[in-house]
Amino acid sequence: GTTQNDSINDELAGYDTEQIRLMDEVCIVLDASDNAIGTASKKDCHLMSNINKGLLHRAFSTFLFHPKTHKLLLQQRATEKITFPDMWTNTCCSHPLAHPSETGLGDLISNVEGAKRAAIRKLDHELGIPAKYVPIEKFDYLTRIHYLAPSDGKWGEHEIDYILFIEADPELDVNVNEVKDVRWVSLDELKQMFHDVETQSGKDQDLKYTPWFKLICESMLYKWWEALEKGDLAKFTGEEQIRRM
Ligand code: DMA
Ligand code: MN
Repeated sequence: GTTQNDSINDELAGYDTEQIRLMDEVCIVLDASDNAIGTASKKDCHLMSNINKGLLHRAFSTFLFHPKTHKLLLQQRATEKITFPDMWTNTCCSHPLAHPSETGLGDLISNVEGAKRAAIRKLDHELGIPAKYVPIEKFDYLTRIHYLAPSDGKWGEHEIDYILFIEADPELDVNVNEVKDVRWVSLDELKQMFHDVETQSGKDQDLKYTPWFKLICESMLYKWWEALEKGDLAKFTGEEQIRRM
């Protein structure tokens, strides 16, 4: 007969086995004020059937810039990814897990510390960046964004996403199960990539971008990036308010 496990396996049938395994990670479930109110599997957090009932979880988005050129490291998600495959996005995204070192104690400062620890873990996992290049004290926390974005009919995102910047010039050893391609871009080069899509001309006209990266680009990224170039990022760091997008 049909067991609960059969239906679990059905939802993930046909996907990459390593990406299926990662769906067992335990994410932090939130209320709308970013209070940790429980836990749920990565799989449960990303099913639109649960998101449509209000399930919300914590995430982080890291933007890694070269310290001299101030180019931003972009990644193209692997085809194996269950959500948003093949799309171009910021350097590294994932979830602080429901573990004492990543959950935080409930106050913003310790929650941010947890998000930074998760970022160090995933910069290594996705891009092969050794932790020595991205020490916790080199990260800047900008703000939190609350957004909902479907990926396909079945899967999507509904997150409060901690935005982290870091300047580093790391070695890369890309995990091809996570990342299909990488590219260092200047602000003008990123604008040209979007322009190619808008005008359906040029070499990058067919590229696709993740919804959260587009939201951040359309709102705050350019002014943050210009401040970083001027050594003036501090005026934008540590925001307490949650931006609803
Ligand atoms: C989830 O990223 C986090 C955001 C901000 C979308 P992801 O899908 O890359 O997570 P993971 O790498 O853990 O699969
Ligand atoms: Mn998520």
